[in-house]
Amino acid sequence: MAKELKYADKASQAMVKRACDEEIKTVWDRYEDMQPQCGFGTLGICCKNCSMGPCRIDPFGDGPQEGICGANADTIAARNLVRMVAGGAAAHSDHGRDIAHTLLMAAENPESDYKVKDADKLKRVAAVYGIKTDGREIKEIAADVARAALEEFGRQEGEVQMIKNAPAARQKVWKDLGVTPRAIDREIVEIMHRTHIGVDTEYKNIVKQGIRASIADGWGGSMVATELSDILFGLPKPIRATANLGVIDKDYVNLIVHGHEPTLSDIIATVSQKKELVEKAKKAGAKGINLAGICCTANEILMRHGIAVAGSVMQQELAVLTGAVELMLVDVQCLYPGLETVTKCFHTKLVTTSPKAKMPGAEHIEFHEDRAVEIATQIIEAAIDNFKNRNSENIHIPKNTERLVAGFSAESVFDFLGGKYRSTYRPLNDAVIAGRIRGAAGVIGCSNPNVPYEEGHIKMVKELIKNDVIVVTTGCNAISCGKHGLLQPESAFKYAGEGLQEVCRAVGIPPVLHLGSCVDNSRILMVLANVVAEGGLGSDISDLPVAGAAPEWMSEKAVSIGMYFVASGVYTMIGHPLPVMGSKNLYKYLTEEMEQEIGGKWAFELDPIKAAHKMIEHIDKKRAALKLKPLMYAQAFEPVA
Ligand code: NFS
Repeated sequence: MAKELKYADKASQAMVKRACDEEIKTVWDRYEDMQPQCGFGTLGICCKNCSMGPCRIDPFGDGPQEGICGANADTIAARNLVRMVAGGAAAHSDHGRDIAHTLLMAAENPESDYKVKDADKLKRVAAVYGIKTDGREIKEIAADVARAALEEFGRQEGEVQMIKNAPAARQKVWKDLGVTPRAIDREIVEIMHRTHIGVDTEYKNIVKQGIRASIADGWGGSMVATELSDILFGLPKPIRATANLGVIDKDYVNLIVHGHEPTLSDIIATVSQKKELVEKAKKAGAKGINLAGICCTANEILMRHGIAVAGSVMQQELAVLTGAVELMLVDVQCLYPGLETVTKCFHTKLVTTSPKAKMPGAEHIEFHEDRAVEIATQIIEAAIDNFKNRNSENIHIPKNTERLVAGFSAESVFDFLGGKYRSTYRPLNDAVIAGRIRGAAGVIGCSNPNVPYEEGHIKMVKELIKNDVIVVTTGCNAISCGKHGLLQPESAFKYAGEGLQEVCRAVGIPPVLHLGSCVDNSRILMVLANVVAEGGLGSDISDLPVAGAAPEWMSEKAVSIGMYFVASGVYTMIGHPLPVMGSKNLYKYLTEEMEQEIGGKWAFELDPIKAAHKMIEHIDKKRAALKLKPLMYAQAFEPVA
C-alpha cells in the first residue's frame, strides 16, 4: 500500500491512509505495483511505430544500436518525443476548437444557453484577427471571431494568426528557423506523418516539427481556448475561494466536476444555484448543493465563480474516498480510469459526458452544447437522487481547507501594479529594472507519483519567492500552491524576499499569482509579450529575466507546454527528465544547443531546490546581460555546482 506522503497536504495524507486501511488502490499503489518500470521506455529508446518491431536500442552499447529499419537511438527518441508533443498539442487544441464552436453557436443561435459575457475582450481578439468592430453588433463580431478561430485549425495556406500576439522579434526567430506554424491540425498531422516508418530520421529536423506544433499549441490552440473562454464566460478577476478536500461538505449534495473544458462546468456552476434544484436537494435531506472541482476545470470555475477546489489531479480518487461525493462528473483529460474502481467502493456515481472520453462502468450522459442547461439539470438531479444512497457511517471528510486568491489574467495582474485606472506593465518592469523583483518564473503542471507528492511544487515555489522571484502558476501546481497557503497575500510576509514583499504589500497581491488552467499558460505567454512591449527589458522574451518549470510533470500536454515555452525563448526546468536520455545527442540538443537557435532550452533536475537555484542563476544571467541594477536586497545566493 501507498508510502507516506511526507510533503503532501494533510487532507491527502489522511485519505491515502484511509485507502490503505480499507485496501482500496489508488494511483500511488498502482505506481508501486508497476515497479520496476521499463528502462527502454524511460530512456525513450523503444520503437513500435511499425510491426517489424517492437525494437529497442541497447543503452549500454553491447546489443543492437539500430532498430530493424535502421533507425538509431537519436531518431527513435526524437520521434517518441514529438509524438508526445502531438498528443499534448492535440488535447489543448481540440479543447480550443470546442470553445470556438460554442462561441459560434452562441453568436448564431439567439436561444443558446451561452452568451458573450465580455464584449471588450471580444473586440480585442477581433483586432488580432483584423475583424472590424465599429458599428457592428456583438453577435456579428462574435461569429466572425469564432470563424476566424476555427480557421486556425485547418487553413491550407498562410499561418496561425494568433501568433501575432508574440513580440515581433520572436516571430522573426520562428520565421528564420522555419517553425512558424501554418495551421494547428496540420502541424499535429505532420508530426504523425514524419514519425511514420521511413520518413524523417534526422533528429534535429524531427524536433523542429515538434517545435512548430508546440507553437501552434501555445500561441494557437491554447490561446484560442483561453481568449474565447474569456469572451464566453468572462475575463477572470481576482477572487477569494478555498481549496482542499475539506470543501466537501457532509450536509450537502456534493457534486464534483473533473476535467478541463469550461463549457459544461461553467453551466453547472450557474444551474446548481437554481432555486428549484436547491429545494429539491433540501427535500432529499441535504442543506443544498455543494459544487467543487478537480484539475483544470476546477481552475476554470474557481477563477470565474469562486467555486471551491477539491483538489489537484492526484486527489481525484481521494475525493471519492471521503464517501460523501454523490456524483463525479468528468469531461476530458487527466481522468484516471482507476476512478471507476474507487467509485465502486462507495455510493458515488461516476458520469462521463464527452463522446471522446467514455469509461467502462461509468454512466454516460452525453453533453451537447445546444442543450446545455437541460443536460446540466439532468446531471444535478442525478446527484440529488443519489444522496439517499449514502452510507453516513462511511463518511470521512478531512477538515483541511486553505484560503486563496485566484483569477489573475494578463489583463488584470498588473492593473493592480499600474493603479486602478492605468492598465500598464510599467510598474512591474520598473520593479524588475530597479532590482526590487529579481525576475519572474512560471511554475506549472501536473503531479506524478514518481516524485513525493507536492514536494517539487512547494519547495521550488517557496525557494523562488524567497529569492525575490515573483511566481505565476497554473494547472495542478496552482492547486497545490493554493492548498499550501501560497496564494494568499499574507504569504508574501511569510515566505517572500524583502523586495518581492515590498511589491506585494504595495499592491496587495500574493507572491504567487494563479493565472488559471493549463490552457491558460497562454496567459503567461501574453504576460511575457506584454512585459517585452512595455520596454526596458530587451526586445524579445529570450531577453527577459524569467524561467519556467513543471517540477512534477507527467502528461503529454506538459511536454507540449514545455516545448512552446522553450520555443518562446524561455529556460524551462522539469523534474524527471524527458524520455530522451537514451540519446546523448538529443539530450545535448534539447538542454544546450537549442538555446543558440531559439533562445530557450530544457533543463532536468529532480531536486526542487537545486532546480530553483538553476532557474535563479539563469534569471541573474539575463539581468546581467540587460545590465540591470544590482538587486535592492541582495541575498547571499549559493550557486549550484
Ligand atoms: Ni495540466 Fe490540467 Fe493537472 Fe497536468 Fe492534468 S489537470 S491540463 S495536465 S495533471 S496540470
